[in-house]
Amino acid sequence: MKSNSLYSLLRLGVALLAVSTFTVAAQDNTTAAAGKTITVGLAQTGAESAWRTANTDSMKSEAEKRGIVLKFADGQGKQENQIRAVRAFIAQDVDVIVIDPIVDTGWEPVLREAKEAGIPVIISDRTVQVSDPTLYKCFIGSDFKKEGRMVADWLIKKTGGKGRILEIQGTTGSAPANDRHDAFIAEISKYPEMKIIDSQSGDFRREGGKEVMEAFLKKYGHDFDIVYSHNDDMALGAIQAIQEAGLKPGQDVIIVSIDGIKEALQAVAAGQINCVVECNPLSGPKVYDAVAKIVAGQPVPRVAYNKDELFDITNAAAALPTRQY
Ligand code: GZL
Repeated sequence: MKSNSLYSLLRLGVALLAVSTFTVAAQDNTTAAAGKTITVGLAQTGAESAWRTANTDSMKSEAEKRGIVLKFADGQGKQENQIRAVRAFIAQDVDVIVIDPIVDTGWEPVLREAKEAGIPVIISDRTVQVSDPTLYKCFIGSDFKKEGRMVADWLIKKTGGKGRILEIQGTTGSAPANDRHDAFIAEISKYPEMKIIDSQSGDFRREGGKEVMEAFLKKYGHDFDIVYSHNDDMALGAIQAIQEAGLKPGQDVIIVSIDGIKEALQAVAAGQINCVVECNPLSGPKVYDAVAKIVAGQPVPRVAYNKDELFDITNAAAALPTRQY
Protein backbone atom coordinates (compact mmCIF):
# COMPACT_ATOMS: atom_id res chain seq x y z
CA MET A 1 0.00 0.00 0.00
CA LYS A 2 1.46 3.43 -0.98
CA SER A 3 2.65 5.46 2.02
CA ASN A 4 0.39 8.44 1.19
CA SER A 5 -2.76 6.25 1.11
CA LEU A 6 -1.64 4.67 4.44
CA TYR A 7 -1.22 8.21 5.78
CA SER A 8 -4.71 9.23 4.61
CA LEU A 9 -6.15 6.02 6.12
CA LEU A 10 -4.49 6.87 9.43
CA ARG A 11 -5.84 10.46 9.25
CA LEU A 12 -9.35 9.11 8.59
CA GLY A 13 -9.04 6.75 11.59
CA VAL A 14 -7.92 9.56 13.91
CA ALA A 15 -10.73 11.81 12.63
CA LEU A 16 -13.34 9.07 13.20
CA LEU A 17 -12.01 8.43 16.70
CA ALA A 18 -12.19 12.15 17.52
CA VAL A 19 -15.75 12.38 16.17
CA SER A 20 -16.90 9.32 18.18
CA THR A 21 -15.35 10.74 21.36
CA PHE A 22 -16.86 14.14 20.58
CA THR A 23 -20.23 12.56 19.73
CA VAL A 24 -20.29 10.77 23.07
CA ALA A 25 -19.34 13.99 24.78
CA ALA A 26 -21.89 15.90 22.71
CA GLN A 27 -24.58 13.37 23.63
CA ASP A 28 -23.66 13.88 27.28
CA ASN A 29 -23.63 17.65 26.78
CA THR A 30 -26.88 17.44 24.84
CA THR A 31 -28.46 15.48 27.69
CA ALA A 32 -27.03 17.94 30.15
CA ALA A 33 -28.00 20.94 28.02
CA ALA A 34 -31.56 19.68 27.73
CA GLY A 35 -31.81 19.33 31.51
CA LYS A 36 -29.17 22.00 32.46
CA THR A 37 -26.08 20.51 34.12
CA ILE A 38 -26.75 20.48 37.86
CA THR A 39 -23.96 21.26 40.31
CA VAL A 40 -24.18 19.86 43.84
CA GLY A 41 -21.88 20.61 46.78
CA LEU A 42 -21.54 17.71 49.26
CA ALA A 43 -20.06 18.31 52.72
CA GLN A 44 -19.28 14.77 53.90
CA THR A 45 -18.45 13.88 57.54
CA GLY A 46 -15.14 12.19 56.80
CA ALA A 47 -14.02 8.58 56.22
CA GLU A 48 -14.54 7.12 59.70
CA SER A 49 -16.14 3.80 58.74
CA ALA A 50 -16.88 1.30 55.98
CA TRP A 51 -20.43 2.65 56.06
CA ARG A 52 -19.14 6.15 55.26
CA THR A 53 -17.01 4.86 52.42
CA ALA A 54 -20.05 3.15 50.90
CA ASN A 55 -22.06 6.35 51.37
CA THR A 56 -19.40 8.48 49.63
CA ASP A 57 -19.05 5.95 46.81
CA SER A 58 -22.82 6.00 46.26
CA MET A 59 -22.93 9.80 46.13
CA LYS A 60 -19.99 10.00 43.70
CA SER A 61 -20.96 7.13 41.36
CA GLU A 62 -24.62 8.18 41.13
CA ALA A 63 -23.64 11.79 40.33
CA GLU A 64 -21.41 10.54 37.51
CA LYS A 65 -24.20 8.30 36.20
CA ARG A 66 -26.62 11.25 36.09
CA GLY A 67 -24.19 13.81 34.63
CA ILE A 68 -24.33 15.84 37.85
CA VAL A 69 -21.23 17.91 38.71
CA LEU A 70 -20.39 16.97 42.30
CA LYS A 71 -18.14 19.22 44.36
CA PHE A 72 -17.04 16.91 47.21
CA ALA A 73 -15.60 18.11 50.53
CA ASP A 74 -14.29 15.61 53.14
CA GLY A 75 -14.98 17.07 56.60
CA GLN A 76 -12.24 14.87 58.12
CA GLY A 77 -14.36 14.44 61.23
CA LYS A 78 -14.60 18.15 62.03
CA GLN A 79 -17.75 20.30 61.85
CA GLU A 80 -15.71 23.44 61.18
CA ASN A 81 -14.37 21.84 57.99
CA GLN A 82 -17.91 21.08 56.88
CA ILE A 83 -19.06 24.65 57.61
CA ARG A 84 -16.07 26.01 55.67
CA ALA A 85 -17.00 23.75 52.73
CA VAL A 86 -20.63 24.92 52.78
CA ARG A 87 -19.43 28.54 52.64
CA ALA A 88 -17.26 27.65 49.64
CA PHE A 89 -20.26 26.02 47.91
CA ILE A 90 -22.26 29.22 48.52
CA ALA A 91 -19.45 31.29 46.99
CA GLN A 92 -19.40 28.96 43.98
CA ASP A 93 -23.19 29.33 43.70
CA VAL A 94 -23.91 25.60 43.40
CA ASP A 95 -27.50 24.56 42.62
CA VAL A 96 -28.01 22.46 45.78
CA ILE A 97 -25.95 21.86 48.93
CA VAL A 98 -26.03 18.42 50.60
CA ILE A 99 -24.72 18.07 54.17
CA ASP A 100 -24.06 14.86 56.14
CA PRO A 101 -23.73 16.73 59.47
CA ILE A 102 -21.10 15.28 61.80
CA VAL A 103 -22.97 16.60 64.86
CA ASP A 104 -26.57 17.81 65.08
CA THR A 105 -26.05 21.31 66.56
CA GLY A 106 -24.28 24.51 65.44
CA TRP A 107 -25.71 24.60 61.91
CA GLU A 108 -28.13 27.57 62.03
CA PRO A 109 -25.69 30.38 61.01
CA VAL A 110 -24.34 28.70 57.86
CA LEU A 111 -27.76 27.33 56.90
CA ARG A 112 -29.06 30.92 57.16
CA GLU A 113 -26.25 32.08 54.85
CA ALA A 114 -27.25 29.40 52.29
CA LYS A 115 -30.90 30.46 52.55
CA GLU A 116 -30.00 34.15 52.06
CA ALA A 117 -27.95 33.14 49.00
CA GLY A 118 -31.02 31.30 47.67
CA ILE A 119 -29.28 27.90 47.65
CA PRO A 120 -31.47 25.00 48.86
CA VAL A 121 -29.96 22.51 51.34
CA ILE A 122 -30.64 18.79 51.73
CA ILE A 123 -29.70 17.21 55.07
CA SER A 124 -28.52 13.67 54.29
CA ASP A 125 -27.80 10.71 56.60
CA ARG A 126 -27.70 12.50 60.01
CA THR A 127 -30.29 15.02 61.26
CA VAL A 128 -29.72 18.56 62.59
CA GLN A 129 -31.43 20.54 65.35
CA VAL A 130 -32.66 23.91 64.00
CA SER A 131 -35.34 26.32 65.28
CA ASP A 132 -36.34 27.41 61.76
CA PRO A 133 -37.49 24.45 59.58
CA THR A 134 -37.15 26.55 56.40
CA LEU A 135 -33.35 26.40 56.78
CA TYR A 136 -33.28 23.15 54.83
CA LYS A 137 -35.55 21.46 52.30
CA CYS A 138 -35.63 17.84 53.49
CA PHE A 139 -33.93 15.01 55.38
CA ILE A 140 -33.00 11.78 53.61
CA GLY A 141 -31.58 8.96 55.73
CA SER A 142 -32.43 6.30 58.29
CA ASP A 143 -34.59 6.43 61.40
CA PHE A 144 -31.95 5.98 64.11
CA LYS A 145 -34.52 5.76 66.91
CA LYS A 146 -36.17 2.87 65.10
CA GLU A 147 -32.79 1.17 64.77
CA GLY A 148 -32.20 1.54 68.53
CA ARG A 149 -35.64 0.06 69.24
CA MET A 150 -35.10 -2.85 66.82
CA VAL A 151 -31.82 -3.83 68.51
CA ALA A 152 -33.34 -3.50 71.99
CA ASP A 153 -36.42 -5.57 71.09
CA TRP A 154 -34.25 -8.32 69.60
CA LEU A 155 -32.12 -8.39 72.79
CA ILE A 156 -35.18 -8.46 75.07
CA LYS A 157 -36.52 -11.48 73.16
CA LYS A 158 -33.10 -13.18 73.22
CA THR A 159 -32.45 -12.66 76.95
CA GLY A 160 -35.93 -12.50 78.44
CA GLY A 161 -35.20 -8.92 79.48
CA LYS A 162 -32.05 -9.61 81.50
CA GLY A 163 -28.40 -8.61 81.18
CA ARG A 164 -25.56 -6.23 82.06
CA ILE A 165 -24.85 -4.17 78.95
CA LEU A 166 -21.70 -2.33 77.84
CA GLU A 167 -22.48 0.34 75.23
CA ILE A 168 -19.97 1.56 72.63
CA GLN A 169 -21.39 4.85 71.37
CA GLY A 170 -20.86 6.59 68.04
CA THR A 171 -19.49 10.12 67.58
CA THR A 172 -20.38 12.29 70.59
CA GLY A 173 -23.07 14.80 69.66
CA SER A 174 -24.06 13.04 66.45
CA ALA A 175 -27.72 12.29 65.75
CA PRO A 176 -27.15 8.53 65.28
CA ALA A 177 -25.32 8.26 68.62
CA ASN A 178 -27.97 10.31 70.45
CA ASP A 179 -30.96 8.56 68.93
CA ARG A 180 -29.60 5.01 69.00
CA HIS A 181 -28.82 5.49 72.70
CA ASP A 182 -32.08 7.20 73.70
CA ALA A 183 -34.38 4.77 71.88
CA PHE A 184 -32.45 1.74 73.17
CA ILE A 185 -32.65 2.99 76.78
CA ALA A 186 -36.38 3.72 76.42
CA GLU A 187 -36.98 0.08 75.48
CA ILE A 188 -34.76 -1.71 77.98
CA SER A 189 -35.80 0.52 80.89
CA LYS A 190 -39.07 -1.49 80.94
CA TYR A 191 -37.01 -4.45 82.24
CA PRO A 192 -35.45 -3.88 85.70
CA GLU A 193 -32.94 -6.72 85.23
CA MET A 194 -31.58 -5.20 82.01
CA LYS A 195 -29.27 -2.21 82.21
CA ILE A 196 -26.36 -0.38 80.67
CA ILE A 197 -23.50 -0.58 83.22
CA ASP A 198 -21.09 1.59 81.18
CA SER A 199 -21.03 3.64 77.98
CA GLN A 200 -18.07 5.14 76.07
CA SER A 201 -17.68 6.64 72.58
CA GLY A 202 -15.57 4.87 69.97
CA ASP A 203 -16.34 7.64 67.42
CA PHE A 204 -17.74 5.11 64.91
CA ARG A 205 -14.15 3.95 64.21
CA ARG A 206 -12.94 0.33 64.36
CA GLU A 207 -9.87 1.33 66.38
CA GLY A 208 -12.13 3.27 68.71
CA GLY A 209 -14.33 0.23 69.28
CA LYS A 210 -11.29 -1.91 70.10
CA GLU A 211 -9.84 0.66 72.51
CA VAL A 212 -13.14 1.13 74.36
CA MET A 213 -13.63 -2.65 74.63
CA GLU A 214 -10.11 -3.11 75.96
CA ALA A 215 -10.84 -0.53 78.67
CA PHE A 216 -14.16 -2.21 79.51
CA LEU A 217 -12.46 -5.63 79.79
CA LYS A 218 -9.84 -4.17 82.11
CA LYS A 219 -12.55 -2.63 84.30
CA TYR A 220 -15.18 -5.43 84.27
CA GLY A 221 -13.30 -8.59 83.31
CA HIS A 222 -16.11 -10.90 82.16
CA ASP A 223 -18.71 -9.38 84.52
CA PHE A 224 -21.02 -8.31 81.68
CA ASP A 225 -23.32 -10.12 79.27
CA ILE A 226 -23.93 -7.90 76.25
CA VAL A 227 -22.08 -5.40 74.05
CA TYR A 228 -24.29 -2.86 72.21
CA SER A 229 -22.25 -1.10 69.52
CA HIS A 230 -23.67 1.88 67.59
CA ASN A 231 -21.99 0.67 64.39
CA ASP A 232 -20.35 -2.39 62.86
CA ASP A 233 -16.84 -0.98 62.60
CA MET A 234 -16.67 -0.50 66.38
CA ALA A 235 -18.30 -3.91 66.94
CA LEU A 236 -15.62 -5.55 64.78
CA GLY A 237 -12.93 -3.74 66.77
CA ALA A 238 -14.57 -4.85 70.01
CA ILE A 239 -14.63 -8.48 68.80
CA GLN A 240 -10.86 -8.32 68.33
CA ALA A 241 -10.40 -7.14 71.93
CA ILE A 242 -12.82 -9.79 73.25
CA GLN A 243 -10.94 -12.55 71.44
CA GLU A 244 -7.59 -11.23 72.69
CA ALA A 245 -9.03 -11.48 76.22
CA GLY A 246 -9.73 -15.18 75.62
CA LEU A 247 -13.53 -14.84 75.35
CA LYS A 248 -15.71 -16.08 72.48
CA PRO A 249 -17.67 -13.18 70.90
CA GLY A 250 -21.28 -14.13 70.18
CA GLN A 251 -21.11 -17.00 72.69
CA ASP A 252 -19.50 -15.85 75.98
CA VAL A 253 -20.93 -12.37 75.35
CA ILE A 254 -23.84 -11.30 73.13
CA ILE A 255 -22.91 -8.65 70.57
CA VAL A 256 -25.44 -6.43 68.79
CA SER A 257 -24.69 -3.69 66.27
CA ILE A 258 -26.05 -1.36 63.58
CA ASP A 259 -25.14 -0.66 59.92
CA GLY A 260 -25.19 -4.02 58.12
CA ILE A 261 -21.85 -3.85 56.30
CA LYS A 262 -20.83 -7.08 54.57
CA GLU A 263 -18.05 -7.90 57.06
CA ALA A 264 -20.53 -7.64 59.93
CA LEU A 265 -23.01 -9.95 58.23
CA GLN A 266 -20.17 -12.41 57.71
CA ALA A 267 -19.51 -12.19 61.46
CA VAL A 268 -23.23 -12.80 62.14
CA ALA A 269 -23.19 -15.87 59.87
CA ALA A 270 -20.08 -17.05 61.75
CA GLY A 271 -21.83 -16.56 65.12
CA GLN A 272 -19.47 -13.79 66.32
CA ILE A 273 -22.09 -11.01 66.18
CA ASN A 274 -25.62 -11.98 67.24
CA CYS A 275 -27.72 -9.24 65.62
CA VAL A 276 -27.15 -6.37 63.18
CA VAL A 277 -29.77 -3.77 62.23
CA GLU A 278 -29.15 -2.35 58.76
CA CYS A 279 -28.67 1.37 58.11
CA ASN A 280 -28.59 1.75 54.35
CA PRO A 281 -25.69 4.01 53.18
CA LEU A 282 -26.54 3.98 49.46
CA SER A 283 -28.04 7.47 49.49
CA GLY A 284 -27.10 8.58 45.96
CA PRO A 285 -30.27 7.75 44.03
CA LYS A 286 -32.70 9.17 46.62
CA VAL A 287 -30.65 12.32 47.21
CA TYR A 288 -30.28 13.12 43.51
CA ASP A 289 -33.97 12.40 42.85
CA ALA A 290 -34.68 15.07 45.47
CA VAL A 291 -32.06 17.40 43.93
CA ALA A 292 -33.74 17.09 40.51
CA LYS A 293 -37.16 17.89 42.01
CA ILE A 294 -35.85 20.88 43.98
CA VAL A 295 -34.05 22.31 40.92
CA ALA A 296 -37.28 21.86 38.92
CA GLY A 297 -39.20 23.73 41.63
CA GLN A 298 -41.20 20.66 42.63
CA PRO A 299 -42.06 19.79 46.27
CA VAL A 300 -40.13 17.04 48.11
CA PRO A 301 -41.17 15.08 51.22
CA ARG A 302 -39.79 16.74 54.38
CA VAL A 303 -38.46 13.38 55.67
CA ALA A 304 -37.60 10.29 53.59
CA TYR A 305 -36.53 7.29 55.72
CA ASN A 306 -34.70 4.24 54.33
CA LYS A 307 -36.14 0.78 54.92
CA ASP A 308 -33.72 -0.93 57.35
CA GLU A 309 -33.70 -4.72 57.88
CA LEU A 310 -32.58 -6.83 60.90
CA PHE A 311 -30.07 -9.66 60.44
CA ASP A 312 -29.26 -12.51 62.82
CA ILE A 313 -28.21 -16.16 62.46
CA THR A 314 -31.50 -16.96 60.73
CA ASN A 315 -31.00 -14.74 57.65
CA ALA A 316 -27.47 -13.28 57.49
CA ALA A 317 -25.84 -15.98 55.32
CA ALA A 318 -28.64 -15.82 52.73
CA ALA A 319 -28.25 -12.03 52.46
CA LEU A 320 -24.48 -12.07 51.84
CA PRO A 321 -24.38 -12.84 48.08
CA THR A 322 -26.40 -9.75 47.18
CA ARG A 323 -24.95 -7.28 49.68
CA GLN A 324 -23.94 -4.09 47.86
CA TYR A 325 -21.73 -2.71 50.66
C1 GZL B 1 -25.61 6.46 60.19
C2 GZL B 1 -24.23 7.06 59.96
C3 GZL B 1 -23.22 6.47 60.89
C4 GZL B 1 -23.01 4.97 60.71
C5 GZL B 1 -21.55 4.87 60.95
O1 GZL B 1 -26.51 6.95 59.25
O2 GZL B 1 -24.26 8.47 60.12
O3 GZL B 1 -21.96 7.10 60.62
O4 GZL B 1 -23.77 4.19 61.59
C6 GZL B 1 -21.05 6.09 60.19
O5 GZL B 1 -20.94 3.68 60.50
O6 GZL B 1 -19.74 6.38 60.46
